[in-house]
Formats: sequence, C-alpha cells, structure tokens
Amino acid sequence: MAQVLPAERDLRRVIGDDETPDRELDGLDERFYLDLYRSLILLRTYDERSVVYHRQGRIGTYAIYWNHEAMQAGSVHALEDDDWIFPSYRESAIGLLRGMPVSTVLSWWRGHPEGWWNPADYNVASICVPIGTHVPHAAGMAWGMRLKKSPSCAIVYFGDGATSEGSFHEGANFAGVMNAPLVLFCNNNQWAISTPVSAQTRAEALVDKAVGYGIPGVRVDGSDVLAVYEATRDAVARARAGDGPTFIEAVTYRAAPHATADDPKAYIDQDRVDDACRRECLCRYEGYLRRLGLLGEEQAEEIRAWAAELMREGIAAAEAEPAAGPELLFANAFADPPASFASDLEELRRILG
Ligand SMILES: Cc1ncc(C[n+]2csc(CCOP(=O)(O)OP(=O)(O)O)c2C)c(N)n1
Ligand SMILES: [Mg+2]
Repeated sequence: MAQVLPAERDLRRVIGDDETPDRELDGLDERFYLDLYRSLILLRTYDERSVVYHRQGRIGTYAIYWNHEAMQAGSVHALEDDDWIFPSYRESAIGLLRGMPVSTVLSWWRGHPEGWWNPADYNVASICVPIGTHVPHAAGMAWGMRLKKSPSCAIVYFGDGATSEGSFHEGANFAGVMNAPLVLFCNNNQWAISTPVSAQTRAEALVDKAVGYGIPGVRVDGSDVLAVYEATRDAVARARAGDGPTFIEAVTYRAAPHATADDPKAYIDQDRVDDACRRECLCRYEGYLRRLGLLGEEQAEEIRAWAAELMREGIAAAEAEPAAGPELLFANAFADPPASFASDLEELRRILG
C-alpha cells in the first residue's frame, strides 16, 4: 500500500482535516470567500466540460487540470487586475478569472485563431506550451515593471518538470539578481507526463531551489485554496515592497491523466490518486465555507448552474466561428513577405478545393 510522504504533511495549510483545525485568515470578508468559490466552480466546470467536449470531438487534445483549480484561483485572487499572469498549458483557462470569454479559451483548444487574445487586454500572456520558456519572459516583464516604478508584479506558473529546464533557472536567477517583482509558482503535481519528480531532482523538495537563487521559498498544500491564497498574498506584498521574487511550491498529486492523449495506468500510483481525490480542492473549500456558515446548498447550486450555462454559451459561440482561411498560415510572419508566398497560397487553395 502506497504511503503519502511525511514531508507532504508539513505543508502550509489553512483548511483543516480530521487531525488539524481550520485556521482563519485576516482581512477576508464574505464577499471574498464567495468570489473565490465562484472562481473554483468556474474553473472546475470548464475543465470537466472540456474533457466531455474532447470526447465528442469538439476540441482537440486537452491538458486536464482537475484538482489544480485551488492553485490557480487561490493565487489569482491574491493579485490585482494590473498584475501580469504567465500561464502554462496547465493553466489554460486562468484568463476566465480575468473576464476572458469561455469561447476564447475553447477556440484556443480548437486551434482556431479566435483563441489568440491580445495579452494586454487581460494582462494574461499567451498560453506557453514549451516547458519553462515563459519564465524568462515573466522575469523580464517584472523587471520592466520595476524599472518603470510600476506598483504591479507578475506571476508565472510552471510544473515540477519545468524546474529541470534551463529557461526556468535563467528566469529564476535573473529575477533574483534584478530583484524583479515576480512570483514563481510551481505546480508540483509530482509528474512530468510519466516522469516522476524523483527523476527530476536530487533536492529533497523543489522549494529548496529558491535558496540557490537567494530568494524566499514557501511550500504549501496545493489543494488548499486558502493556503495558496495566503502564500501568494505574502509573495505579492514582498514584490510590491521592492523585496523581489518568491518561489512557491504548491504540492498535489496529479489525479487526472496528463492530458486527454495520456493513459497513466502504466505508471501512476492509484492509491495516491485515490487519496488526492478524497482530498480534492473544491470539496475541501466547500467544507470550510459550510463550517463558517457561508455556503448553503441552494447558493452552491445557483453558482454551478451559472458556470454550466457559461460553458454551453461558450461552446456554441466557439463552434459558430467560421473556419480560418488558409491565408492565415502566411499572415503575421513577415513584415515584407517573400514573393513565393502568393504562389504557395494559390497552390494551397487549389489543394483545399
Ligand atoms: C521544452 C519542452 N520539452 C518537452 C516538452 C514535452 N512535454 C509536454 S508536457 C511535459 C511535462 C511537463 O511536466 P511539468 O513541468 O511537471 O508540468 P505538468 O504537465 O505536470 O503541469 C513535457 C516534457 C515540451 N512541451 N516542451
Ligand atoms: Mg508536473
């Protein structure tokens, strides 16, 4: 029988369980708690519906984030709207928390140009699929904010596997040296597809890497949305105070396949998946709210219905978009396109009929 590692029991937590009592955070009102709940439900609904849409052939391969919602919503709720978000594919729907339409994110997964948003509209950078390459981008953006004496900061999301990539180290080091107002948010779901975290590093914990860059690191329970919120709020306060970057390691165990194209049965530890499902983030937060007397079943149902309706409208809008024309393959690549493009496009049009 697999064991949950003792170190994981030492993570920073706010939401209690059978052994530990709930903690309360300062300065939060009822509105905050319910807004956070709404965000969790929106992300969860997006994720669960997307798996169904994929099976129906309505979106392409999809990177499931089930039980990562607490890391995403908890951290975004600690930001201001002017702060910049740099997501990886695991946070593909994080823009929804900034008012991005559902149809935009669905279009991205449908490979449709309507899925390409202008990052400046939401202060959400493009979804990064290459592992870790957005860490230096985020460090550069944050450094720029500092040079401009802006009060804003940036947050960059990446996985445990990304901590083995050169660009992660370059970005983290650069942010440290430049004292950039950056939150380095590591979603440690313990797997990089089928590679376990034990094959990524000899460090005891990923958060130990922060020491090498001379920046503070904190390790939290990634399925405790309030612990994530608290850690990010502290990191953002440090960034705004001119104290530079923070590394947050949020620990979970990946409970869903890496993506719809993956079959984890060959490598995953099913006991640990079951354990993660029992402690999944949405139910834990619902329990916390109920213990505070802040959430009734009718209200929860109203929020779930709202999110389901947004999804129905979103997929209808995404599917109503006309297919992109072949000229798009050649557009936006060159300021001064080579002459051959015209004949290439003509040939492509002939082939496509
Ligand atoms: C530079 C680069 N190398 C390899 C890949 C293939 N790849 C896609 S997802 C993935 C695993 C990443 O794992 P992790 O960083 O832990 O993020 P997670 O998917 O668990 O959120 C890999 C290796 C890639 N996308 N980019
Ligand atoms: Mg991972």
